[in-house]
Amino acid sequence: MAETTTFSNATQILEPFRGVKRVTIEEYFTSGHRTCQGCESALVMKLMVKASGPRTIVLGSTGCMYVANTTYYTTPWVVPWMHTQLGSSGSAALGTAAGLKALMKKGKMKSEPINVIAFCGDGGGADMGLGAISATLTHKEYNSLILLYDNESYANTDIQLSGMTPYGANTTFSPPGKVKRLIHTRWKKNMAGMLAAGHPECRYVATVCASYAVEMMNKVRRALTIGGPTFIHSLDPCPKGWDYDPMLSHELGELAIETGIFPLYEVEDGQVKYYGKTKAIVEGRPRKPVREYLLKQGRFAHFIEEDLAYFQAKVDEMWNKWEIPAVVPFRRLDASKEALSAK
Ligand SMILES: Cc1ncc(C[n+]2csc(CCOP(=O)(O)OP(=O)(O)O)c2C)c(N)n1
Ligand code: SF4
Ligand SMILES: [Mg+2]
Repeated sequence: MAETTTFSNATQILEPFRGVKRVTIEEYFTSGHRTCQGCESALVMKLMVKASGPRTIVLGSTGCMYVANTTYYTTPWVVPWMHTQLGSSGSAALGTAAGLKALMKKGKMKSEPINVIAFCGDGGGADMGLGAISATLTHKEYNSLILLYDNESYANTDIQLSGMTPYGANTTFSPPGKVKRLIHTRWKKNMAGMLAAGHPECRYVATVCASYAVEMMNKVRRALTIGGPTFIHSLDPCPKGWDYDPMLSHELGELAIETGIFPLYEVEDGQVKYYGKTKAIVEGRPRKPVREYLLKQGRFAHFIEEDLAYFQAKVDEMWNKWEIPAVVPFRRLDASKEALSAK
């Protein structure tokens, strides 16, 4: 069939929700899943697709949000959903966006903006699938959003250590012992910063936490509206992997922000914007001590004062030195003067 002239690569214009009372009531991720009680990643799925609306295709890499959500004969997904291999959320996003574009161009389907969202866990996205995500973020002609739900472990296979597991945490790969208290002593990767800094064709990168639901949904809406390849990193408290009472999920999300461990920001066309309590901290509000967050979780129960002090010092360093951790220095002038005098 000849190519139609009516094809357009437009995105849906999704206006931000102006407050919780304006959020639409329709759900596209409903009952029928079997995630743990208090699972924030399930909430992220629900909010993500609530924000994007019915004309959306969701692709999900292997992990809790695949396995627990699509037990045989049941699924909470109301929109079309497809499983993809653990490391291939980026490829699935790009391939689906390209497929839709080709079909519309050839006139084989109606030309209309359809949201393509691929989600991945921290294991699938930040470790195994990083290359494919990076490649997708270089293709500005295809509209897609990759959302990384970060529960800080390979949770589905029983809480193994990932490149996003925090310093010192107890996982099945890093159990504290009598001889060695801390097995895992690497600092967590900085996914949003790394992707924002290294992908000039990607116009929108953001961090979110479902404890701030409206803000989270509005960032999803912005990513889908701005078009091209976009990326969102969500920090998701996980009662099973982090070892806490499920009723604390929301509070832990808030504490991650209030302690400054996980800053909420977006980078749109190279401009950084801060949100909520992160913005307040940038403007001078004191951060809560990291111990308030860490000591509510069993995975840090083996920490002694020395470990808490180290963790606090690393977070302090981030706030005193970096605007976006390890990417944009807060003190640009001081940093460049130092660099000059070192030569
Ligand atoms: C190539 C490959 N290796 C290993 C597995 C086994 N596996 C299935 S889910 C999973 C954990 C994925 O972790 P993450 O992406 O963080 O998602 P989560 O389970 O935490 O939601 C693993 C290792 C697999 N499915 N495919
Ligand atoms: S292990 Fe964690 S991420 Fe997986 S379903 Fe349970 S709470 Fe959710
Ligand atoms: Mg995970």
